[in-house]
Amino acid sequence: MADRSFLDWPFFEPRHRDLAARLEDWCATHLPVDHGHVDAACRGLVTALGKGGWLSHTGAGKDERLDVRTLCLIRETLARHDGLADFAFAMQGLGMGAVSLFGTDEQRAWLERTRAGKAIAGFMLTEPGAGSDVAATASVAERVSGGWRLSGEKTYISNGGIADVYVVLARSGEAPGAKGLSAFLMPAEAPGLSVVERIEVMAPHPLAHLRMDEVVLPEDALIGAAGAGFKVAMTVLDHFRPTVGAAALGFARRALDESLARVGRARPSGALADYQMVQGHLADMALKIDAAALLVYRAAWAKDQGAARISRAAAMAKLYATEAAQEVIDMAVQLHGGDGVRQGFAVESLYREIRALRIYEGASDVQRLVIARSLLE
Ligand code: COS
Repeated sequence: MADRSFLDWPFFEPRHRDLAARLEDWCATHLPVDHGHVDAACRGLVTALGKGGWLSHTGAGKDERLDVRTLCLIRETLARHDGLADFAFAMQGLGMGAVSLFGTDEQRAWLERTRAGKAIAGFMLTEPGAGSDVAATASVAERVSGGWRLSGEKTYISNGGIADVYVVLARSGEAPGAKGLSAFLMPAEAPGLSVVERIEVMAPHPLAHLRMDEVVLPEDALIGAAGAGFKVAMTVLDHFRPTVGAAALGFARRALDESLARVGRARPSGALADYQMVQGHLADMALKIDAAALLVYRAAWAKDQGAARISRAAAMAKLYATEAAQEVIDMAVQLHGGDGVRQGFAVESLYREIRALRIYEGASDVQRLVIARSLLE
């Protein structure tokens, strides 16, 4: 059983501890799922997480606030049990984040569906020529009679191909760079939106390169003000970056648990746990996990206290937790010997699953940039 002592930290309220306990029970009976057919597995997970009530936390109703500590606790717990379950949960939140934070009543109808697990969401931000540099977004949104016409390419879009609805960032042209972008709500069935290619990655999940070819959207598809899209996207990322750190934390805790079980096993020459060098590695793993947890829940707590911007704390949480989890998992693989790289062993899949978290939602060097800028301001 993973260490739960962090739940006593003052970042949490009784409702968080209650939720963590209930989710642990739910995970024990529902996870892991078979990942054989990844699209079907994801759809099934969204339905199950919706029925379980967990997806209600991925969005905020009108006049409610997203509770970032809850998002983090859920991601951490799901990631510890099944990486794909964490993915399915997280993308409902990230996909509809802009609607949660800035959406109109009409746009919130989609949010109700994604929060119930009745629709799947995606966030169309990254482009072939604009990954880290969001201000370089080249997809175009032109005003036409009664609405907008969008064209461009978006890549590495999670849930691309299986989502029912997307939030997309495009250049609406009010100003050059970051101040000329807008966010739009786009149903997957909008004519002109197509899947160019499905992308296969080392830890499989639904991912695609999408094309918008003169997709016409009504006036009320605009989320927030025209020209405010960059801030909309950054505010969404401020909320969700700590949750990426939380998922990394869940993977790292699982790696430590697997390692403790492994090194405790009796062998003719004594358990590995008897060796001081092994004990030293275990101590380092536990230390990194606690440090990551402190940064993740500090950021989440700060947002939940009403901080307007938590960019630095969110960046620190994501940067440290993902990098530390990679190191913890790498050590877990090492402690497993040959079994560490063998299919069917949890640490082998953790090793593949953690890698993308150091890249998506702002690569590690982008987080360093955010932290450094806040110091130099
Ligand atoms: N919340 C609100 N506003 C923000 C913000 C935030 N977190 N971050 C920046 N802004 C505002 C700035 O205040 C600035 O507005 P003003 O000119 O009015 O002050 C404006 O947005 C532009 O900010 P900045 O000059 O810092 O933008 P840059 O183009 O230099 O971009 C980085 C900064 C690199 C941090 C940004 O592009 C980024 O986060 N990139 C990574 C993208 C990413 O995570 N992609 C992964 C996609 S997977 S979903």
